[in-house]
Amino acid sequence: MKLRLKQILESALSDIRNASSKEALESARVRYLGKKGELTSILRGMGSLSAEERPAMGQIANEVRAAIEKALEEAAAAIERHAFDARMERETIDVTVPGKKPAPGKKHPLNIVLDELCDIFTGMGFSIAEGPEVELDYYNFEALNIPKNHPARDTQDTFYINDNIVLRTQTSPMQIRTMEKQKPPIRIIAPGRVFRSDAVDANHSPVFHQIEGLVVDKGVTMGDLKGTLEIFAKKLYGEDTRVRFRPHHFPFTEPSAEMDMMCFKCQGEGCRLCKGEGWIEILGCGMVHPRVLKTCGIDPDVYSGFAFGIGLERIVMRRYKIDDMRLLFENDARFLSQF
Ligand code: 2NM
Repeated sequence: MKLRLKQILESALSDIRNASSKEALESARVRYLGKKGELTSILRGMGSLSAEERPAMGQIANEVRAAIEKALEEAAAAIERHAFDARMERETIDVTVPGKKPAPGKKHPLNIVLDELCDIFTGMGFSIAEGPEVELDYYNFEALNIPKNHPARDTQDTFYINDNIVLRTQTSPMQIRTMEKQKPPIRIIAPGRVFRSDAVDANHSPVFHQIEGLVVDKGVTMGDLKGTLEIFAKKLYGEDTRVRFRPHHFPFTEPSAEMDMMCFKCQGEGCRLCKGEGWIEILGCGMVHPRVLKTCGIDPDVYSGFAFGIGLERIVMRRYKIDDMRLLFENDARFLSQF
């Protein structure tokens, strides 16, 4: 029996030494100290020993048990320690690794200037009207006094979805939609993306942006148009800005005009910036054609109005001295990060 106990102890210590996980350790414990464990059955067999043998054997058995329990405890602590060390190793943070710089986006120059223009006009009491980029031919042309076969259809050639649906060539469809729905007084600007069938070059893009304005009320005159747009120019380019109005033609306004500002570089003398003109064109405008008002259900004998259209890209290009429109659409981060 003594030999058997020695064998059990050696075998147990070896099993415990080889156990590399909590589970392996537990099964070793069960194997030796469990209810049906090897040591347990020996202890049970003590009863059959003689009275002289029993105390000595009992003591040895208890020592073996204590040794196995101690080994189990130590092995459990070692496994725990190993797991902890491994976790520490795994979770080490190398504080010397260079960090990842966040690259926050920035407002696009078109949006910087657009927001500024919207601020100027909302400050003068205008609301902002937005609407679809894919429009009915009716709103884009017909209602604006541009019937089929009108020459303006050539200069504003666009992308046709079908005979009745086009990509809008201007944001005036929103002015029409507003006049249809809303009784005067009306004071809105319609900013947005517009489309024309133009080839790409430094000054043209088939996709660009407009801000169109519309004021309709009783007794609105050309004087209101000139005053409003002159104040706009001064707010955008500074109080010293001088403007002039030249007669022009648009199908949807009568009379129509273009507004120029005096060249800020040569003060009207003529230079390279203004191509010798002394003046730089800023926008088109005019008194809303009575036929357009009538089409929208507004009585031109009671109401009158003025409208204007501003090309956003040109204003942005002038503001930031950008000489190629394509830069505004390529979205090269090296370009955009400069604003
Ligand atoms: C321009 C120039 C002049 C214009 C006219 C209208 C409407 F709907 F009231 F008739 N909206 N926008 C207009 C007038 C647009 O763009 C150069």
